[in-house]
Amino acid sequence: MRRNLINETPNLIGQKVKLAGWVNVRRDHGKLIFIDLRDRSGIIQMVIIPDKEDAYAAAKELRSEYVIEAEGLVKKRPGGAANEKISTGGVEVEVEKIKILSAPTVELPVDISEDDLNLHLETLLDNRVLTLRNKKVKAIFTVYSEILKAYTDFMKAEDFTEIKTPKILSAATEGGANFFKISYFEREAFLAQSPQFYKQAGAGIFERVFEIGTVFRAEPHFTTRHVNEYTGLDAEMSFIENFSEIMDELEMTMAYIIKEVQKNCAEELEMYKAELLPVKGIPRIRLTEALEILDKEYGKKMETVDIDSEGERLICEWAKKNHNSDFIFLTHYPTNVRPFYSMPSKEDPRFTETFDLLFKGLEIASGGQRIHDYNQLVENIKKHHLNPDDFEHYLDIFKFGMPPHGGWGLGSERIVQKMLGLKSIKEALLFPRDVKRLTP
Ligand code: AMO
Repeated sequence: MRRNLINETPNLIGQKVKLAGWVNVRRDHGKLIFIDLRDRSGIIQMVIIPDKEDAYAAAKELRSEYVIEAEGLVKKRPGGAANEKISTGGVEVEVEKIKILSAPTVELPVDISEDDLNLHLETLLDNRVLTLRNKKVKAIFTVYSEILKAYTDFMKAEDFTEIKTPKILSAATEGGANFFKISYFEREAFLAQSPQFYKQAGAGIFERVFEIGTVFRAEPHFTTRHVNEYTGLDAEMSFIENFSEIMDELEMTMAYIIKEVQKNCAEELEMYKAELLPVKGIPRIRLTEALEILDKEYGKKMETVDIDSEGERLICEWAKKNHNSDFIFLTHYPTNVRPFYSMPSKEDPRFTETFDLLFKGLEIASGGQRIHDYNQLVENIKKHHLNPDDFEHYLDIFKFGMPPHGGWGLGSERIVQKMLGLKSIKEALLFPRDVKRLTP
């Protein structure tokens, strides 16, 4: 008999099925044993009656997380007993046979059968292989997978070529201190803190490139929005006239991602009571304008021309109130807070043709137009008090003719964190790495 998936059962009333999965929970009511069985497609109630002697004896042994195979008859649940909350809530399986495939060898450290786990973050992460099995926790990664798919599909539809760039680098090139050092045979090497230079090289080859890749950041942060290893959704595009075109492309990308998640992850969004507005016309304001708004409307003053996390939260509140948008672009960051490769603004070179994209209170992407002229780039490296000799290989890209170009880096985990309203970004990684955590 072939295995059926749990979500097929509502269409198989009156038929025999073979299911396989994990015991979510066992409940005994008088002589009856109830098992909630969980597989990749859902959860279903199974009932075992004493008359089925072998199955009943096996069922008495079962505890949460036993892995079993069960055969039985799909029945419609009596009216009052239906569970409206789940798609399989109207049926149950009357079990005839149970085969135990594997049993836990230890007491389970946490109970994961509840809808809402309500565990402390550290407990949730310490027991990750188990807590990830919880339906609601697992749903985060169903949404995450949909985001990755939507990003790939949209980028390809827009004629971007998918690339993979090296993560082991010979030098900590971008001049930041946030590189992890590793030993590479006889030498020292560094883990890439962005695919920046290679995606720009890619834009000089394929015109349009995108990458879904690991990013390593040696930042000693203890926040709800930083981890030390994350997955970046990067893009770079050539022959742009100005950096608005990059924002246009990113806006269309986000609109597509939101639409796809709404279409394909309705159940997961419902579990998190997540509300997503359709993306149409993301407001774009200069950073300096945003700072004025913060000052006037929220009484918040920044010491320098930059924005902090509270400012990001408030300006998103403003965008929601005034533009009915979950997103806002802040543009024209000052030169001193942007990397040396950022294109200075023509009208005022104290500022750059760059932007951040904020979503529900948090920066999820940075991007902008890059300097594509070799000499201008060398000068700008010096202006940033860096040594052009350290950028020999990067500068090669610009020696051979480079079109005007620009792009963005999007933090994939921050998107899912904000979409589902997760308290910490760490909940959006299967096995997060932070300053203290290198396991599991
Ligand atoms: P930036 O450093 O702003 O830009 O990074 C881009 C996006 O990556 C995400 N991000 C992080 N997510 C989790 N943990 C972290 N520690 C972390 N740091 C950054 C954020 C951020 O917006 N090269 C440029 C991009 C470009 O200009 O194309 C860059 O790396 O969502």
